[in-house]
Amino acid sequence: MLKATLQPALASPLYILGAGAIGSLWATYGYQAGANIRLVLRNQVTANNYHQHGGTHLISAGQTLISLLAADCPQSVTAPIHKLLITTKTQHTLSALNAIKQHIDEHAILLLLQNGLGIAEQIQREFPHANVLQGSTTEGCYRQSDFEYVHAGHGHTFIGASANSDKHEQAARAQLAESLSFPPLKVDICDNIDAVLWRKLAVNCVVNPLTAIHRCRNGELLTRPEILAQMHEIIDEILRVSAALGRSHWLDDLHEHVANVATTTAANRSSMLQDISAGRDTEIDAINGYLCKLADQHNIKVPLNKQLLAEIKRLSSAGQV
Ligand code: KPL
Repeated sequence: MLKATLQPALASPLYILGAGAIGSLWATYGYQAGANIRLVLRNQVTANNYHQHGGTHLISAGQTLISLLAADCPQSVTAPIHKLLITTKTQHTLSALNAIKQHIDEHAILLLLQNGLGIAEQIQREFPHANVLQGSTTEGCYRQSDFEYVHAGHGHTFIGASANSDKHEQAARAQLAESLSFPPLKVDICDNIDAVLWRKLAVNCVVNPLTAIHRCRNGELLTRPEILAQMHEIIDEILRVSAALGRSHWLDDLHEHVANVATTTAANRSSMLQDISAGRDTEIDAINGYLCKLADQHNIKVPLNKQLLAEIKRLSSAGQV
């Protein structure tokens, strides 16, 4: 399918779909940098609440940055959207996009910045001419209350397109990365975003469900021998699936890497722990669910990942009654 170049969409306003932790980081720093940004919120009630609250409040380096961005709900979007940063939870992405589908230019840049895998392919099918890009970030940000977030740790963000996409777009992608690098956020392009996302998926398959089930912070996983043993077995299952897919070289030192992430984010409450504690649905289907689906397709047994998937679904439905 021939896609239009990224170039024309680059100059247009940035729309951000989803005002959660990651969306609010880009919204705040973009607003502070004077960029032309509009938020797309879930519905009119959320948009009214956003305005009543006085916009996004981000605690950053001991200061509260208040940013009152232009905020639309799907019904109030009027201009065509050429450049969209998607930061919704994976499980809400398609419905959120469908609600604004008629406003999305067919050649738009759709950049996904979220946990989990499997959504980009579905979006590309729904929007065949769009430039679907994916990103991965290590910025640490958590929600304090409605529209109030804390930027807890600085990180780095990489964006790129799947392996089979057009290499000639590299310069335009670099321009896009630069246009999203609102200080202090740093965005760079990556030649192999699939590898970065697969490595991130592997970490999320281990840290997210275990912290949610044991109700502990990331660092605590490493201090409990019974959890550590489970972690190693889960990682071995991931390595077997990766080998079947020819991706072992993307996961060098996975045991050490997971331990390093748990150490550097020791004080974090993982996003899944936060979702389970708040009675929200989780991203488990796009994390362990995605891995289990691939394992089934390749006849690989992943009993522990399946157990985690089932347990998180049980906890999630128990929390929502
Ligand atoms: O991505 C994360 C998450 O919480 O979703 C990790 C890396 C586990 C950090 O908390």
